[in-house]
Amino acid sequence: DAVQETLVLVKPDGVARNLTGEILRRIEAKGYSITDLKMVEADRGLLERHYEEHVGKPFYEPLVEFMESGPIVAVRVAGQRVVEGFRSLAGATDPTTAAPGTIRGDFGRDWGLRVQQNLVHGSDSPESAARELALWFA
Ligand code: YYY
Ligand code: MG
Repeated sequence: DAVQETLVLVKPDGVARNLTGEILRRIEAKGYSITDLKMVEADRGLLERHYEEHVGKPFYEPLVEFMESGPIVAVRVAGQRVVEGFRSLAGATDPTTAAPGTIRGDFGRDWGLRVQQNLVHGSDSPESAARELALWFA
């Protein structure tokens, strides 16, 4: 299969909880390659474009505010079927239901948890990945 690229974000909760290394370790252990990486304090304009599919949803505003709350580690990751594969490593969106063995399932907390505090973002399709990589690694 053709090698794909995806955008992974270690969200502000993941960075604050010192889980960046653990998350990158899992990506590399799977055999994927990190081909670019940076720490960013994302401004609102970038986040609005990143999450444009969610504009108007009830969780949109708290989500953008959370993503503005601290540094994010943005990672370009390459590998076979990596778009679907990283989402499988990440687990379900809600950490309280994400399976053990996944990033969200192993590290998502259920005390005081809000769903947006789910540690990582991964692009949901090759088309989304291309769009998001262009935003974060312009
Ligand atoms: O792709 P993924 O991150 O798993 O979920 P999305 O449905 O794209 O939602 C983006 C982001 O929004 C999610 O990671 C947490 C947050 N969120 C939320 O706070 N509440 C919801 N009901 C759904 C999503
Ligand atoms: Mg998504």
